[in-house]
Amino acid sequence: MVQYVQETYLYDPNVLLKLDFHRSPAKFQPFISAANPGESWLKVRPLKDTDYDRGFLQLLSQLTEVGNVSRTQFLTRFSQMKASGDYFVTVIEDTRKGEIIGAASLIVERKFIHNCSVRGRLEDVVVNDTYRGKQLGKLIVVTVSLLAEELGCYKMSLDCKDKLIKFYETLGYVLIPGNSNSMTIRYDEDPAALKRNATSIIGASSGDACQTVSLEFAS
Ligand code: 16G
Repeated sequence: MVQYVQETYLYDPNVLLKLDFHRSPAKFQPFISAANPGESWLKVRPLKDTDYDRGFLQLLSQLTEVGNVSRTQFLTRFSQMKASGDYFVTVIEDTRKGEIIGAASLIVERKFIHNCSVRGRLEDVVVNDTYRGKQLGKLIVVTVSLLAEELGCYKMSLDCKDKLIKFYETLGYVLIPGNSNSMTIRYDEDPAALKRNATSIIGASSGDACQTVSLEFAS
């Protein structure tokens, strides 16, 4: 008997297929897009609830501390994100291995300003470093950046290490003169004292110098 496992996407995957990669200032050589990522075995798609078993958290641990996240914790967080409708965690899968090899998140923040507009935040960008030369960093960042525009965000911004500024600049992000400082207060320096409750979304580990880089969308 064939058993079908039901999988749930975090958001509608069809939205990724209509993104126009020609709108991005990024230079792809050769040209690739979310719909055609350059190899038949690469798939750009929203996170699925089954990605716990495809190495998603192991990939994130190449970016920062992840901790021992149980399957239940992962599924709870996935459901919370899906219910909010504001989380667009996007991944690249190597379908030959069933492994997540790239990820980036767009978080849509609802505002009162700009006529109750929304802004995008680019978070948790990571690509498996054994897949160099396939433009996957560019591909995943451009995907969520175009998605932010598609969803009506008036701007998108990110925090990154100084050494990554050049990379983000090639994708259209700019350091806005006089307004590119990223400031942080950390609550995780004493893990024992770190408060945890059902709604906490607290991260971990030490900080590096960061810059805030923004992408403005033409109206
Ligand atoms: C970087 C990431 C941020 C991530 C943080 C983790 C991008 C554009 N920026 O700033 O999203 O959450 O690193 O570092 O991917 P942390 O564990 O020190 O907070």
